[in-house]
Amino acid sequence: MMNRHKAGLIIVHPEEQKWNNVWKVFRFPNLTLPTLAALMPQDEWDIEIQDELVGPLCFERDYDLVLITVTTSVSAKSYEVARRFRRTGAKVVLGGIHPSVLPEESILHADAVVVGEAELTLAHVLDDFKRGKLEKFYRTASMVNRWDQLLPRWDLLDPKGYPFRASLTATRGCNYRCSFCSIHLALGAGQYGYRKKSPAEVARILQDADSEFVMFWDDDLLSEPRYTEQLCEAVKPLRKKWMSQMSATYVARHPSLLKSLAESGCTAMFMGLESISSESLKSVNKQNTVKMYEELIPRIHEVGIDVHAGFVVGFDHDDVDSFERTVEWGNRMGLCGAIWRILTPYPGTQLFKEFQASGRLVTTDWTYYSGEDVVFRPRNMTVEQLYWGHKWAKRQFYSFKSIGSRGLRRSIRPSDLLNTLGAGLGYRAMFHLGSDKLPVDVYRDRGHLPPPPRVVPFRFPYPPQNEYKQVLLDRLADFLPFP
Ligand code: B12
Ligand code: SF4
Repeated sequence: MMNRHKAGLIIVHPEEQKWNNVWKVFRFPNLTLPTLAALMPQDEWDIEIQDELVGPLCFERDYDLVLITVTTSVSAKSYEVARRFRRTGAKVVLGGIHPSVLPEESILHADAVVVGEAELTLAHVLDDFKRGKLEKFYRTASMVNRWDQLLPRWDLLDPKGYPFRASLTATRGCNYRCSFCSIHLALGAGQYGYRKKSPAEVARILQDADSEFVMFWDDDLLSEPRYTEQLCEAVKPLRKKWMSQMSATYVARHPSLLKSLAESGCTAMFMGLESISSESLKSVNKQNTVKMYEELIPRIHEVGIDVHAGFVVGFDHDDVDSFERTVEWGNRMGLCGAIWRILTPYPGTQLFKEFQASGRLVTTDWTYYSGEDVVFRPRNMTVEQLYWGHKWAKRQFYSFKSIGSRGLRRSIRPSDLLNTLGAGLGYRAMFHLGSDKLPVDVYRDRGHLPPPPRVVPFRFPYPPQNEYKQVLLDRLADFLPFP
């Protein structure tokens, strides 16, 4: 009988985003770990997935091998997790975007580091592990053309952890080159080109997915309109509901696509609008304009698709008035929701190089690179103004008044109103904005702003569970319309 091994596949999350803080109903299924698991022969490996969004990590699992996927803001925490598993005798391999950009840093905390995509390297890593001869670095000379051939191991995700479990990508990469974005340069050998899976194959995978709702974790499902059209045709007969990330650029240039998207089951789009200043968009190489957004969003609403936006604050053309302007604009456009982030120059990006060269970085402690903290000197504000202004904008956007006004603006059908109100209240609770008692409304007063608080990279061992119960009760209080 073949000797079986036990593997733990791990993702950790920023302290404020762990299982006790993120509402289950808004959790989307992890794709990285089920993808890695599918690449491991089932007759040789017993595999467990531990996603810290779903529950606290358990270190006493007797793993032979631990694979950890690492992004920049959780790198310190991932290294601590690696140290704890190595202490139990397991070998630890790190991969993902951060180790791919900074392999020399990551190897200080692991037995091996994988640069780039696992489809081309994991078999080699596993063979070396079995022979007791792990190398330090595994790099790919090219990028994978066909992936998810094997169904991601959704079955390994905790069924109680997510409202649905099917997630996949139809494409990889993105045709744009926004200077703050790391996806196109970080994953392995050079350019992270745009690659597509055949629509028939996507439909086949979805047919096997035991879920009526599907999350496409693509960076831009719409980089090639003809492909998207074919994908919609292939997916439509399955009558599944789905959502994905899409760039506004192509939706705007190809309005006929909207009907196909809606008919194929697309219910919501996440679009990185980033800014309502066309100068800011231009400054980071984003090709869109605000006028384009204003024409586009009502058209998307007309076909019954919700828009969730990504806003970034702190661009060089932003000033203290930008927060209020952006909140008002988002309300006026009737957005279903928005993720608000502070501009962050991730290592390896063009923006990082620019800020480093001009001496504008204030820290390279990666824990601060979460989009919730200021890691560079802004041009038209102080660090404090950007920090507190971002907090103010989020809170204002998710005030009951704003949520209500967006619901009314968005509504074409009664379900639109319900979606917008439900999503608004959900985000409000998820980002725990109701219970935020900090004096954030004074961000304009540059003389009296408190410094941004220090962040905690990790809290191990975990504090007692009853402390989390209290946190949960506090979060529940977020829903109440009175303090
Ligand atoms: C889905 C997603 C999320 C989801 C994750 C859902 C979940 N439950 O897991 C959510 C919304 C929670 C999320 C949160 C965050 N995310 Co995110 N996310 C993504 C996204 C869009 C897709 C990731 C994905 O699933 N891809 C599909 C899988 C199959 O590919 P993959 O992860 O790249 O894995 C492949 C290889 O990288 C490699 N690999 C990866 N890990 C490992 C590990 C080992 C051991 C091996 C061998 C190989 C390997 O093999 C895999 C197969 O080829 C990426 C963009 C992107 N294209 O990468 C951003 C991205 C990873 N996220 C990013 C960021 C910034 C964040 C947040 C910090 C946002 C925030 N401010 O809160 C948090 C951090 C959370 C965390 N724990 O790290 C950045 C990371 C930049 C950086 N340098 O760190 C990215 C790259 C987006 C961007 N455009 O910049 N994210
Ligand atoms: S469009 Fe989105 S995924 Fe593509 S480079 Fe810009 S930020 Fe990154």
